[in-house]
Amino acid sequence: MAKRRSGTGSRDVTRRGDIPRTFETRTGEFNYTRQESMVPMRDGTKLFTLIMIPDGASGKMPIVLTRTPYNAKSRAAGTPSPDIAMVLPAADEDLVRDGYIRVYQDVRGRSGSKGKYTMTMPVRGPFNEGGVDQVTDAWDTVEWLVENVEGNNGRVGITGTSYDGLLTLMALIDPHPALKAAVPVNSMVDSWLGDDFYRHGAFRTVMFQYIYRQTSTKDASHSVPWGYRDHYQAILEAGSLGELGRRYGADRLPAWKRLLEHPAYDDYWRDQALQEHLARAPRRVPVLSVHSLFDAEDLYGAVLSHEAMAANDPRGARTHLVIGPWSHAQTWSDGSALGSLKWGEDTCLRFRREMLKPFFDRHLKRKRPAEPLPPVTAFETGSNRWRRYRSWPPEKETEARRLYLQPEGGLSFKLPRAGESCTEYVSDPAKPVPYRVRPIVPPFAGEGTWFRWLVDDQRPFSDRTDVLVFVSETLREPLTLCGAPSATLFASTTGTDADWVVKLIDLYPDEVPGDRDMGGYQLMISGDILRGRYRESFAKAEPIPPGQVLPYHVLMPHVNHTFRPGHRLMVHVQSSWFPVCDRNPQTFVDQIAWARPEDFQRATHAVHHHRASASFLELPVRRAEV
Ligand code: PG9
Repeated sequence: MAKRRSGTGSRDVTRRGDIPRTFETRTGEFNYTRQESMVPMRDGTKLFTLIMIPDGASGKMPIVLTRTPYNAKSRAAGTPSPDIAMVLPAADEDLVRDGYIRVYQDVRGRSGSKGKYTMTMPVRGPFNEGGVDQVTDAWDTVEWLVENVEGNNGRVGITGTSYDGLLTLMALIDPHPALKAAVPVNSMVDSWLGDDFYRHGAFRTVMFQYIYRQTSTKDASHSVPWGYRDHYQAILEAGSLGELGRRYGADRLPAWKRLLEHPAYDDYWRDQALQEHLARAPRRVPVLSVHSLFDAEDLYGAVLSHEAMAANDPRGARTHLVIGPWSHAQTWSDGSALGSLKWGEDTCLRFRREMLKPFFDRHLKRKRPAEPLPPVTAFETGSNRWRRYRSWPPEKETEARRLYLQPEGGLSFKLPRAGESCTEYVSDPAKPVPYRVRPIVPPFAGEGTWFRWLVDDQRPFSDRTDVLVFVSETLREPLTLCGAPSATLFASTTGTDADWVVKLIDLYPDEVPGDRDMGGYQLMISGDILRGRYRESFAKAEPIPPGQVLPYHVLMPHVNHTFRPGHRLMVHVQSSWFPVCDRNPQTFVDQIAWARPEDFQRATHAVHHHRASASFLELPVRRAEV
């Protein structure tokens, strides 16, 4: 037997393996210090917190904090580099180059943090009887940061997008005294009225994948094994929402079950409506809210929360809103275009350089901005220009005008001529109107374009027999809308429940010089759905009496848009929008999530034009060009 060699002379390369027990990157040349800390909350739970401190600042530095359920560590996982700006998200570059400490933290129960995760955790109260919530966790974190992070100047800003935006707003309910600025972006604020989970009572089936990923494991490592390329087909074949959950095992997920158990705007949702908490909160911390006009996920939150906060700050000195032509979270990347729409400049860069950074500098470094930030800065689509307003919506500068749906597909500001008339269509839940051209790749799939579906050309849907189309004369003068349109449909159905979807569309001329792709484009500038059972009260479902003409008031998302001369206004009315929203069976059942196959019935719907019950949209029309 060969003698075993040992000691330094050994040629055995396998004995110790190649991976040392510990390994530290040499950081001598790095222009930053990276620190990972477990920050204790008041109940003893420790939250993973990543602290990135740039070197070379001349004085003490402010801190910008983001709290997230989406893995804090991954935010500093850019290109490995001695340069801090390469490691962090590109949008952090201006901050860290200018001596800001950047902090990311996992919320309790996610990724590196301890504790239990509750999706969109309610604030302490009837639905959260514990002693902690995201309000206290934000408070405790700010306290710890100013006490423990070396070289900080005692001033903290907080920012985040979507869920991180919701967490940003939570910090304002009981703000720590060191919290000096907040930038909530595309925040989820009221997810029954219009953000993420429901839209005025219709469930947003697209969120199924989100809930599955976020709540099946701590690190979001499971995706729905769809087994379909076309999300439309996957959801249709599952049948009801309840069956969809069962098919993929989501019926074991408490967050999914909670959503299905609360189909109406009940106490559970009211308790979580962040705008109501913010309306009661102290209005001390300067806030810059960001709203994206084409946000496929949180199209209501930013404006709802801004309105609640602005009501407590009548001079608008501390409450700012920026409205951009963006998709969800686009703010942090290039903002020159969205789908086929081009804005003529990088609107996101302008926001970051001219609004966001000066806002942080003013409140966290006490630097005077070159120009004061107005209460509202809004990009106007169509004319592609920035506007400043004293408030949003700018009610003093607009007048409400009624745009009537006319018989024979007309659309005008005049009441329809006298006489009985209506426009009918058959809505069949077995063939719901798709919200995009099929196949619809499941949202959040890597190859998908879910984020920009709101700017899809609506042309492919306008010749379906179950989509009513109304078109105006060609405009000779520009027409600008700023604020929230709404629709009042006087409608009847042969069924006992129905959904009403209204889309307000800018119909481009048949040819557009210099922008050929836009010829005849149907750009939806605002659109929404109302589940007919909630026509009287969002809190209580009621069947529709068949054949009765009733008013349905459809609230629609805010716009800031100019219809240019040569364009026409267009309205689509339909009764399904699938599968961005679940199907209405059109037979009244207590729980739509558990409707049986036989409950899904064709129905004939009619939209009425009789003078006394003329269906219309109410538009916030700008009075004069300023
Ligand atoms: N829109 C996502 C979300 C926010 C809050 C709850 C659920 C989902 C997001 O992008 O974070």
